[in-house]
Amino acid sequence: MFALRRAVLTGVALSAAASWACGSADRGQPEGEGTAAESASPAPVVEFAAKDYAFVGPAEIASGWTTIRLKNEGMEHHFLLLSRLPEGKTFEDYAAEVGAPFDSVWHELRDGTVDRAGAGALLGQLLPAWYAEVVQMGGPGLVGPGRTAQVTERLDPGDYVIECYVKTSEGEFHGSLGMARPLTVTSEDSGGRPPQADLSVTLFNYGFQIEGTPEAGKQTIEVNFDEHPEVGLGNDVHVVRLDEGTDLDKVIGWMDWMNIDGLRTPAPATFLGGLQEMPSGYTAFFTVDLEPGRYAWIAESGAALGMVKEFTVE
Ligand SMILES: [Cu+2]
Repeated sequence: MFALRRAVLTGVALSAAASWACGSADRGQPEGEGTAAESASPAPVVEFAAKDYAFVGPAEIASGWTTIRLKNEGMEHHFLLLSRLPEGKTFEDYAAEVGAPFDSVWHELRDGTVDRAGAGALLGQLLPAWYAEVVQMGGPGLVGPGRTAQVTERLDPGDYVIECYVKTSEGEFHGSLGMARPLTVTSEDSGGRPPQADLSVTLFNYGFQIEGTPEAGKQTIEVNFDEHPEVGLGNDVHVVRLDEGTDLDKVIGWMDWMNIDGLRTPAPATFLGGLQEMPSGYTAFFTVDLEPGRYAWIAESGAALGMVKEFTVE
C-alpha cells in the first residue's frame, strides 16, 4: 500500500518504474470539457475524516469532477492518496503484495539491516509486476491535526485504494495500522465542473512554476502536472507553514519516507493541504486557507531535488 517513490531514486533499476510515466494522458484536464462544463454545477463534495488511524467516508463515489474534502480529526498529520488499481486487482491484493513488502522493507531500513540502496533493491524484488500499472490519482495532501484539506479532480471509474503512509512516532506506517481501504469510483458521472482558480502551480522535474500571487483567505490553486519523473510515483505539491524557528532543511528531509525520521510523527511544521501525485497531463485543484505569514510549496519525492519554494502572504 505504500508508494515506491524515493526507493527507486537511489538508482536501483526497477523495470516497473519506466512505465509509470506513460498511459492515461487524456483525462482530467478542464480544457476539452467544452460548453458542457459551463452549464454544469460545481463538483459535488465527498467528505472523508482522517482518524488515527482510519479513513471514515463513503465506499463508493461518482466519477467525473469531484471535490474530496479530508478533515483531520486525529492528533497526527495525514493525507489521502488515491491509487487506481489495474483491472482485476483488489484492495486485498494491494495490501498483501504491495503494502506488506513496503512494510517489511521499511522495517529493515529502520532497523539498519539494509541501507537505502539495499532497500530499493529489495523492493524491486518483492513488488509484483502489476504494481507498475497502479496509477496514482491525486487526493488531499498533507494536513495537520484539526485542519481540512480539499482537492477537486476528475476521476475515472474503477477500483481504487485510498491510503496514508505518514508514520507514527514509533515509525509504523499509518496504512499498516488501518489507514488504507478500497474506494470504488462508479461509472455514474457527477456532472460537476472544475472550480475557478486564484493562482496556478505547474509541476515539473524538479521545480514549481507559480502564476499569480497567494493572498490571505481561501485560495483555490490549479495544479498542472506537466512532467512525471522517470522513476517514482510522480510530482505532487503541499503547502507548509513556516513559523519562526521552523527548520526548512528538516522539513525537506521529513518529506522522504526512506529517511529514518521521514514522514514520522511529529511533523517538523504544520501542513495545510495540497495535491498528491497524478500522471503527467492532468490538471486538478486544491484549496488552502492562508493567513498572513511565511509558507513554502513543497513536494514529497522531489523536495530534496529542488521542489521547494518559499512564499509570503501579506
Ligand atoms: Cu495518516
